[in-house]
Amino acid sequence: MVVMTVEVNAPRVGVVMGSRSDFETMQGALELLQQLEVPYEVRVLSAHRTPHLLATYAQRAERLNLSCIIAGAGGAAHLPGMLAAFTRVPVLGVPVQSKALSGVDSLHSIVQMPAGVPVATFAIGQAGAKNAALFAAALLATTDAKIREGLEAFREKQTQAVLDDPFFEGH
Ligand code: RP5
Repeated sequence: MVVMTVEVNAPRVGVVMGSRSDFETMQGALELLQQLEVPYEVRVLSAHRTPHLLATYAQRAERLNLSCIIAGAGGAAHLPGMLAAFTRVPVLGVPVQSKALSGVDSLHSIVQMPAGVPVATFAIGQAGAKNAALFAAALLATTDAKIREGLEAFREKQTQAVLDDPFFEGH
């Protein structure tokens, strides 16, 4: 079941999540990609509920020559690993915080890929989603000057926010 499809220009990054319930976690990644003007597409795909669509999506990622796929899932989070099995496109896995085990289950499911099919794994929850987007932008920034400038501006703004904080020790 695909419950959401969003496409912005010709996508360079795919953002996939195992359930609509993962959206709140993954939203930060979408916002950052938008902010950095990285063209992306979004899909809800489930490794266990829509396995055939997952395989089809992996083929689409190859066809579009996406630079990477950001895949968020929770619990027995096999979505990133299954995608990585079906495509050579690099997969950035985001462990979604689960209710039962606070996302430690998701983290272990994603990070413990057996040798041979890698998934780059990020922090549990919203920090991981945001960092996956920044990482995707950094990959594209190696060949795209506009994205590189956006990333540099983001870093500078972040640094400035610390320097401007009245509790910063330099004040
Ligand atoms: C995983 O199961 C999803 O990635 C989600 O994090 C979790 C719960 O899914 P729902 O039952 O909310 O659809 O497949």
